[in-house]
Amino acid sequence: MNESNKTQISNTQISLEKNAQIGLITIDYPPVNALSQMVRQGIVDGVEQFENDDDIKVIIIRCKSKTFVAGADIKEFGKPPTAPFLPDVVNRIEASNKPIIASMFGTSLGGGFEVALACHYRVALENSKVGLPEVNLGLIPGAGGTQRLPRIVGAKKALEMVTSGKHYSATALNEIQLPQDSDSHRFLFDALFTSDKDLDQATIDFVQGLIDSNSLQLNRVGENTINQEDIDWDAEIKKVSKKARGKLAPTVAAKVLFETRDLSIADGMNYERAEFLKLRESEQSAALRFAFGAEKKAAKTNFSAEPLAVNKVGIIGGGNMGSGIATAFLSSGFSVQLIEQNQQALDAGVSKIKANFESNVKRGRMTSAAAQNLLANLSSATDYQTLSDCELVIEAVFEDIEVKKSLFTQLDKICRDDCVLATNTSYLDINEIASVISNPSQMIGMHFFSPANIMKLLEVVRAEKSSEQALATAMAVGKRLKKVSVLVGVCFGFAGNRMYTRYGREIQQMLLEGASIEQIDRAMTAWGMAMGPLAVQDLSGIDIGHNARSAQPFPDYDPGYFRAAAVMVENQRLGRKTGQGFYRYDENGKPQSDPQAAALIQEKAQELKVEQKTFTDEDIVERALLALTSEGLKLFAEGIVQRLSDIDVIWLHGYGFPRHKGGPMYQARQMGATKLTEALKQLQAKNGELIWPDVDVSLLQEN
Ligand code: T1G
Repeated sequence: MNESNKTQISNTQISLEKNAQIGLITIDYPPVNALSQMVRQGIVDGVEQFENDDDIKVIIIRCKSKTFVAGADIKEFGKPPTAPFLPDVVNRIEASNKPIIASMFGTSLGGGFEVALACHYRVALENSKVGLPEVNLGLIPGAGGTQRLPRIVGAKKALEMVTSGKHYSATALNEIQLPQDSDSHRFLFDALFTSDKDLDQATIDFVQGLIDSNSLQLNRVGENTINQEDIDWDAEIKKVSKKARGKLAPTVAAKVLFETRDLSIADGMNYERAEFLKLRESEQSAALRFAFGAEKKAAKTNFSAEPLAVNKVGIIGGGNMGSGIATAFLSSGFSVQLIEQNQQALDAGVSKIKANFESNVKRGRMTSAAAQNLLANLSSATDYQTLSDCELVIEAVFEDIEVKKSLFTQLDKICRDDCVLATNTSYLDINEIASVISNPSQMIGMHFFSPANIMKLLEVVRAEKSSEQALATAMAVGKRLKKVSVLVGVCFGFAGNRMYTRYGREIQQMLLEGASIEQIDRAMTAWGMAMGPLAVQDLSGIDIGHNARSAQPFPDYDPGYFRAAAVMVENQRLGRKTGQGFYRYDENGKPQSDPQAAALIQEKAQELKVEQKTFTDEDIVERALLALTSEGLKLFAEGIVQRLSDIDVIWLHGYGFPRHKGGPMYQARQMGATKLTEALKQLQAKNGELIWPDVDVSLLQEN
């Protein structure tokens, strides 16, 4: 296209060009072409300009970089909205007197999908994805998504898409066959192109075909009626609320779809906008938007070294952790060399990996063919020499420092000089393990969370001598595994487990002070934790933590130091696996209150002369959060984490902290420095500074 066809507008994020009878609005606002004020203005200006140009018969909205518009500009949240407002932009598109085509690829999400829905045609690469993920930010679609989507895919599918916030394959969505009687508009996409196609050219060819056959139409989705289908709205809204587990936005979204199902597009959008603006100001949305930003920040390191290219990964240990880690790597397209010390253990590890893939296929996460292709990249052996060409080797063997040191002594002689050597240890001192290898800069920690093929959190542990290249390699591998990777330093339990230990200790103290097992778990789950802390202990096995702690004597200054857990273990009450722990489990594995457990705890409390008190649920939650805050501030002050928000990310993805509460350090910030300082001082006065040390609350204002 010659330069003369370029139309200059004072907009660095959008360019307008004429290609014969086609007006091109090209958005170029990396990284995801978000709908900034300038992008919104450029779209409106472009539509206006091409409408008034007699040469132009049709307009295309398209994007450069890696995706069609991925949503409103999150950087503008928290600031006063600026015109043109997105609902006005999408309505301006739909009202155009010349057809507008959305040329889509990558992930067209939120406001980006709403722009496309307002267009008169939509074409896309077949591997594109679309979605309305606003509920993940504590919002609902605010620019017609709840109104136009049901007018194309029907009310039932729209209800699922808007309340789930998931991304959907363009190809799968286009196969939706609406009941013939619906006058909902055709299909979501008017053309899907194979992913190897040049989208810009394919879109121009598609449009030129419409021009040449004189079949351009102004397909205004907003003029469709909604195909109601037989929805039991009351039941559906109840189902959405139950699944939302305290999050507001999904239920609001479902109610908006219900209340507007018979309204005009204009009235429906007004109703939607009012609900959107309410949520935009909500605490939950602020917390969820914080969580989104914190995850992006956690991925950033200031490493100058380039990561090593990793294709073949050695995984030593085919137990639960090793097989889970191997499954995660295979699922992301890596080649895996699984090592065990004997054939029987190796076979058991391979079977666990195959079982994980079978479960993925059964749940529809992947096809059987895809699973087979991925499994083809698994090799297994008892011969450690097969690790000699791996770029990364991860051990997940028995949690014993001597076992690990002996293993790495062997690996030091076998692996490539630049091979990244990672331990998956949860608690052991990585600096001590690194001392046995000739080049300790190769050694890092990669702390996965069980089940490693499901849990998204990965703590990348920086040992004293870890090289930036080794660390950058682990962070890059974590991104490819679609993990949420957080860089942490070496200490007992790194960041997550160290805080989890402090949290668990405070729960035990409250047990001894008279809070019941049931009240503690009920208070924490009602507040939003995925599981009650004592139910978690029963699930993982009370003896696991007890045995790890037994290496060190009970600090006699600390009455709460897991004494209740110790009493359970002494009485062979190890949790689910022995049918009783803090709870008793009936023949169906259902937890029941057990007076004997309570009696054992009270007996221990009397022996320790622990002062008894009554607790409100709020007391319990506050004490638990204060324990997390106190330890988190210490971690940050010691440099174990780069940012306080990294701690929030760890707790959101590793410990079931409710996402709509932002994270433990986010919550501490909401409490405010004055109240927080007062509360910590009171606890220190009562329980001593060894348990409640001085912490620098002013650090909360950092990052
Ligand atoms: N606005 C601004 N920046 C964004 C952004 C957005 N919507 N989405 C991502 N980024 C930045 C991100 O911060 C990072 O920046 C870079 O892009 C790469 O992100 C009215 C109100 C699109 C699937 O919720 O799901 O529209 O750190 O590492 O893994 O109804 O980003 O590099 O500087 O995640 O390839 C709805 C959220 C908004 C989409 C790409 N849209 N984003 O994933 O890259 S609300 C969303 C994502 C809305 C309307 C409502 C993902 C992605 P930096 P990344 P990725």
